[in-house]
Amino acid sequence: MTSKTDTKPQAMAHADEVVNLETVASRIKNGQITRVVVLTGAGISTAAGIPDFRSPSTGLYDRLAPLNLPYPEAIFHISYFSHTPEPFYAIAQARHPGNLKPTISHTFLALLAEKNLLHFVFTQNIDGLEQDAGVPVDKILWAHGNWKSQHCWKCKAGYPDDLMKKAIREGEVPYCLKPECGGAVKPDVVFFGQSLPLEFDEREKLVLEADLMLVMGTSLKVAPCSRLPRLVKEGTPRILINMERCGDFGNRIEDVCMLGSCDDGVRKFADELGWREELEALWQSAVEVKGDDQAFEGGSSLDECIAKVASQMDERMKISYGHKRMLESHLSNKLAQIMAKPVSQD
Ligand code: CNA
Repeated sequence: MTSKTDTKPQAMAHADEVVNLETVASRIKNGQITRVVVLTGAGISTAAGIPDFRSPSTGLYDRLAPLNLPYPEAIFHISYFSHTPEPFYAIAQARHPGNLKPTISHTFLALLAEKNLLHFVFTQNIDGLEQDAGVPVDKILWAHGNWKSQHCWKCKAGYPDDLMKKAIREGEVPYCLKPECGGAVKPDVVFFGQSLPLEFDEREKLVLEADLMLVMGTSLKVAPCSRLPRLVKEGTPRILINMERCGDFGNRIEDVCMLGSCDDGVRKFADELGWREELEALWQSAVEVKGDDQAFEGGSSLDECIAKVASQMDERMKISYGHKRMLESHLSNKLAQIMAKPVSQD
């Protein structure tokens, strides 16, 4: 990664200077801001068709209710997955980014990179759409991994891509090819209960070098990414583009909070920068370049996948209730026999 020298004018806010989108854009245009560090979350990809986790009713957690999981996050918890990987695979097809196209928000990051302004992107997303939009891979840390490879969760053996695609398409759990192992295969996304890539600690320091931090589409509820905006040096502008206010945004005078959709936010930002036409053209070409992955064509929607697995779980519950009733009646017969037996007096 190219690192820039410290000899440029500082993008610090002066006490008497109002910081807003216009002033940030003019500092970019006059070269005061040259190192933009970005943190993205699920909200940058909802327009591409992947629901986020926590938005009420549209988010995945609310929509998982029919599965009666012990808690919604269980579906992405390594300890739950280790014994019950079925719900994860039942919805995997609908969450796989195979046929999704990058949004204009992803493309805005690619444009920052083209203009040599992108210092680094931390993404909590696992969909890889930043790369599809054209952001150079050496500028991205997939803090929570991605779908591009997979391993057995237990013995860590690799697993072929074609078998993985087949399993995802069919909603079946792929198991380790080593017969003595039998662990479920997991895409290399970081589940709750697993460690982040070692690279995270090293890359985190890049936030200190930022002269603008842009945070988009995240509730800032998942550590350790949630702490990144607080690491930005005091006096350095931070822009939040999100449906809701989150983290400590709004506590610093240099904060610019743009509440609304990421796509609207980046369009406004591009307008201020005079980049709008360029951005729209770059987005069009990013969408065209990303072909469709035939393996995922015509798949079921998320709600269809959830309804299917919920009915299968209902069937399994009926079977286990049947077993329970059988055991209860067996035990009560046994008890009746014991009670009927005369008590020995010796
Ligand atoms: P989250 O906790 O679900 O928060 C999403 C945030 O984005 C919320 O504050 C929403 O209000 C906001 N939001 C939703 N849609 C938009 C929009 N169009 N424009 C602006 N804001 C919007 O998700 P986080 O990313 O904060 O949490 C981190 C989790 C989510 C990571 O572990 C990810 O792996 C995981 N995740 C990733 C994806 C993906 O890869 N696309 C999808 C869903 C969840």
